[in-house]
Amino acid sequence: MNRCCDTWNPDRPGRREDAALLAGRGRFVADLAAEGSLSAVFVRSPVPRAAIRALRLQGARAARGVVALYTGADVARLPRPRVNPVLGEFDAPAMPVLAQDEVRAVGQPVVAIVADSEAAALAAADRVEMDLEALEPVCDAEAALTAPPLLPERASNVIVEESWSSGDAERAFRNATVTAEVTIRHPRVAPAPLECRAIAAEWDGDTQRLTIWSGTQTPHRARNDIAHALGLARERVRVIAPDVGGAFGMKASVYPEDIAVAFVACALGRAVRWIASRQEDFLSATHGRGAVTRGRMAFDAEGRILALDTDMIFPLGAWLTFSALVPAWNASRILPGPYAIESVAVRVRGVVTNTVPVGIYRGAGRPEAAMLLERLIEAGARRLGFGPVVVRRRNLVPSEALPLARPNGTVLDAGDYRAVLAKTQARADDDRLREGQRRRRERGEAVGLGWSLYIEPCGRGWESASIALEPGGRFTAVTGSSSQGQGRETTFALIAARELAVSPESVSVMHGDTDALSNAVGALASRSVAIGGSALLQAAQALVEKARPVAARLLNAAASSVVNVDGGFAVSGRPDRSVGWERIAASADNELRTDATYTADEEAWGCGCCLAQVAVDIETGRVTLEQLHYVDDAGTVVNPRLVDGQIVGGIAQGIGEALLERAVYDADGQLLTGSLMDYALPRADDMPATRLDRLCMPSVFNTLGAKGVGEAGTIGAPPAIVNAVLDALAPLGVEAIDMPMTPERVWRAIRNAENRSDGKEKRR
Ligand code: SMO
Repeated sequence: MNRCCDTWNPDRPGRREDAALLAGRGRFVADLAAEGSLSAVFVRSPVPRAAIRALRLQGARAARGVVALYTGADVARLPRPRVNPVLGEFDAPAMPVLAQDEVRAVGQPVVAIVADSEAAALAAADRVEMDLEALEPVCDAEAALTAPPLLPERASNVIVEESWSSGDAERAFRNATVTAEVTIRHPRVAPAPLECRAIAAEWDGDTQRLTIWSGTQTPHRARNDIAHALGLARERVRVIAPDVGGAFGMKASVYPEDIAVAFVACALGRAVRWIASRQEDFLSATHGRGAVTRGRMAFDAEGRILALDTDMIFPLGAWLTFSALVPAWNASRILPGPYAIESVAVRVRGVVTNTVPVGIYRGAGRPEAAMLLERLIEAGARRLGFGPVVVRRRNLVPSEALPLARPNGTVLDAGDYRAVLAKTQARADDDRLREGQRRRRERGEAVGLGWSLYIEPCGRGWESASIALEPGGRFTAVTGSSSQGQGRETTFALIAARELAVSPESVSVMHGDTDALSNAVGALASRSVAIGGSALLQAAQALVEKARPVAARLLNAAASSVVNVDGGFAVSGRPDRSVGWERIAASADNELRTDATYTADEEAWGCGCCLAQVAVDIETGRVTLEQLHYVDDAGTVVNPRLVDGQIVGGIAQGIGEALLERAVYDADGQLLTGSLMDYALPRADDMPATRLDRLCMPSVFNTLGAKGVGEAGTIGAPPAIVNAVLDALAPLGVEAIDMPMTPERVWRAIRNAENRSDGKEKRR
């Protein structure tokens, strides 16, 4: 099999997608012809929690251009969408398509207005009057732990609770030389893809089928969930994802608006579309992160970690999307990360609140696990007086121990965590950086170095693919791994072409159409190349086998003596007796096409290491990210340029979480960050000099040997940056600052530390 220990294409081929996208010729849902289509808009709740006393719709109904209005009563009987029970079977609260009796978050859809233009629908929306009886909202997850239940018929706001343990953590803490403790409050962040959510739906009365165009990252899941919600057979729903402008987990689960638009298209027998505004996405698309994690870590005098104990609280928002529990699940099962820790106690809870749902967002629990471990190790190392690298190296799972089955059921695959750390040290020349830090500190500068290490689950389960030989000797590959800008077509053409021994240019790659494959998963969870790529590889292998007898016939040779060579087949040992794919296509009796559904043996686990250097302006609190070194092991790398691009993109979003981004609800449950004027996404000038390198330790659990890389940067960058800022400020006595580490927060932390030490001076 292709267990190559290096990249396939050292010549860094570029992306075939870019010519159209960069020239503005991409076709997103909003670019599809709108003639004859109705427009839907949603009237949303202006308050976080209220009983609906009455909806007055006469004015809106009479407005010019309005075709129909729908409220919760119209969709009350639709079956509730599924929630992925990753933490075990549980009774999931229903996701209301349109609010019934009560509203539970600002931005929740209450009324759908369908009109012959978006402008008409928006004008009518202004005429809807809601008579609401306000109730006390609970927007904070920790407050919700003890608050009276927000959902009817629930005893508690804790919807799921899971725990697992190994060893004897309590005893280990009693025996510890040093115990480190941290509390981490992850800001809630808005995934903010370039393209907001968008959906168009059309019912065809002749074929009795519903066609949906959606900016989704999981077209087959959307098909299944919408079919389920509307009581249609899956075969009667087709979902097409055209160009999709980013997703980051925010477009992996169906939304109430998706089901509402599909419902309206069926009810009216017309084409209907809804294109979200940026404000609507801030208000009603899933947020990410937001967890509060508390942890303790016990160390012995040599710096060995004896125990880890953590309690993690994940906000869920007002209702649960399909993947709502994935962050909590991932965070708990990753622990204790790359470290060998015998005694571990993990408790995780998911809590409903009166906010927009919190869902998966690039990283989805992996960043939370890494932040907890890396903050604790840093704090422990500081108290023990050891360097940050020494303590990490001492506790890493050695490569000889892999593959490793852990007490919580996870199985780590191949890797070398110590080698990843050593490579980062070597590439960054950390001795020189430390020396530079020492010299600058002597001059009065606040300069810090911060480390992080992580492992990430990235590639499990199944995916489908097919490949067909076309007339003329070209190939059409279809993959269930859809695309939101990752360069899927470029990468998957390389995978198929390598297996077929043809040029990538002769392979067309299709994705994002549920009619092209009967079942598939989609693009999420850093699994596309590992799982979707392995599926395509298998389909290509099967195609070679299917074509072999055809080639043998053309070559007047036994099939067993015919071998696959560049561009076609030849008789073994007789390169002069060959036949190309074009002739095979012309002479095959039946279409040569193969399908494959690939299921990985076990999960792939990527790993990586990040070292950040920051300078902090003591007068203003401004953090300058000066350097960022990043080494990741993504196993087999198909296209190094795209892998690097994924890492850099993830780093940018990691910088956002660490330094810039925060979705803010005020005490009344109103979202204060409803636009890009109030919400600070990282921009080009927030990016530091970034030096990337990689290790390629192929996974032993999938055919390609690939590990995921789409989420890596968001996992490794934040703890390295946070640790670097705390390192810079350690001489001043600063021990903790919440993310995002904005100038204001950093400034306050410095002033508070100064005041504390002034107080000590005076007391003395
Ligand atoms: S957060 Mo991802 O798209 O699984």
